[in-house]
Amino acid sequence: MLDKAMLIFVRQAVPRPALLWARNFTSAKISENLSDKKEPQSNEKLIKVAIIGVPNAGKSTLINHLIDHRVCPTSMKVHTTRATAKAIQSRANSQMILFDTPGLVGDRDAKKHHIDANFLSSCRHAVQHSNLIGVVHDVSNSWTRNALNPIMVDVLKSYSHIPSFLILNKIDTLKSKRILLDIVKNITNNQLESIKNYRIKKRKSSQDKPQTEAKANRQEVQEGWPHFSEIFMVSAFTGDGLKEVMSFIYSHAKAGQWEHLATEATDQTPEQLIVQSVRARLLDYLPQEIPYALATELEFFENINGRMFASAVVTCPSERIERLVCGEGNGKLKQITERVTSDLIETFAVPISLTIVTRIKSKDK
Ligand SMILES: Nc1nc2c(ncn2[C@@H]2O[C@H](COP(=O)(O)OP(=O)(O)OP(=O)(O)O)[C@@H](O)[C@H]2O)c(=O)[nH]1
Ligand SMILES: [Mg+2]
Repeated sequence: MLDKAMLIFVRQAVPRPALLWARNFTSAKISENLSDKKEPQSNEKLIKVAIIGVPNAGKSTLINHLIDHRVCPTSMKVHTTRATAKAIQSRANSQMILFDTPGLVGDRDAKKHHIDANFLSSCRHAVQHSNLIGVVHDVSNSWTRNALNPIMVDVLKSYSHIPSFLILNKIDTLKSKRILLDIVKNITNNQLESIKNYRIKKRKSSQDKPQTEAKANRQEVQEGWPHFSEIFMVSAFTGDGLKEVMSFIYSHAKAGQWEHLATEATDQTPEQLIVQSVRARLLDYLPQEIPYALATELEFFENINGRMFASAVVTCPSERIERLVCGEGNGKLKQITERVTSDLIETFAVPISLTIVTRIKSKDK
């Protein structure tokens, strides 16, 4: 049955594209039944990390880069990730599970983007089941980069018994890295001394700082978190700084039985990944709030002899929106389909025939 299909990847000795689609359909999630999958080894180590942050901070991009596998759909718009998903990597005797979480939002934003209660509790749920919390903070946004979102601070306060670390992301967008000093000061409540891997050279004089920037920073400062155990400055986009993040995470792995096979990269089913990938590209290709009004479902999915066949339906609220999604001569829909197809080939490493069709939401629904 389709809803019981399971995603499993086999990582071979050669790099991708030799990743294979190993098993087609099985009837139970691997994580729920470990006993028959392998003999437990006494030296196994496990580390579970909740990756949290505000929408669009780059959480999913970071996770894909960390595990070197595209299992979390990403887009330029907010609220791409709508439910927590696991990304898994196993190395030697250690297994790392990263929870990709939906962006943390307040009630007003939740209403605007039709976000339900599950969505909001999803992040807390992931945190509760983790040994570490990784906070992704976007330094490219000059409006928000000098403070942690109060919702984030609330989460960190509620789970202060779980060690947390800070990942300053998108450093590739900064002309000068010196601004990172002020950001770190602001969002750690100036507790730099307590942070072990803090590596930026302090400025000789505070007069180096342009006046306008200093003023802007003062205005933006709201609240920070002084208890991060480490701070990393990275670009999830270019991969800069990610090696250090990986070493840090793996160094926290503790003795514990693996929850997934060494070959698994995600707990998501192929169907879920296809729907999410279509949704992500609709977010990229359609303007403003339009993509949030669309509903995507999988109409058909089959894996025949290592080739995937899928058909997705995008339900539009009106004929006008449907025309926008399709574009002139269906040009836009073709572009979206091509883009999703190439994303999915990257994810599954098998050929895929994908069709995306549109329909208009019936009035009685
Ligand atoms: N320049 C730059 N862009 C980045 C970086 N990391 C992520 N992005 C971009 O930021 C946008 C959002 O990335 P996502 O990974 O989808 O962000 P997210 O935090 O998972 O977003 P939600 O799922 O909506 O909460 C995408 O356009 C990414 O390409 C980075 O290090 N540098
Ligand atoms: Mg995401």
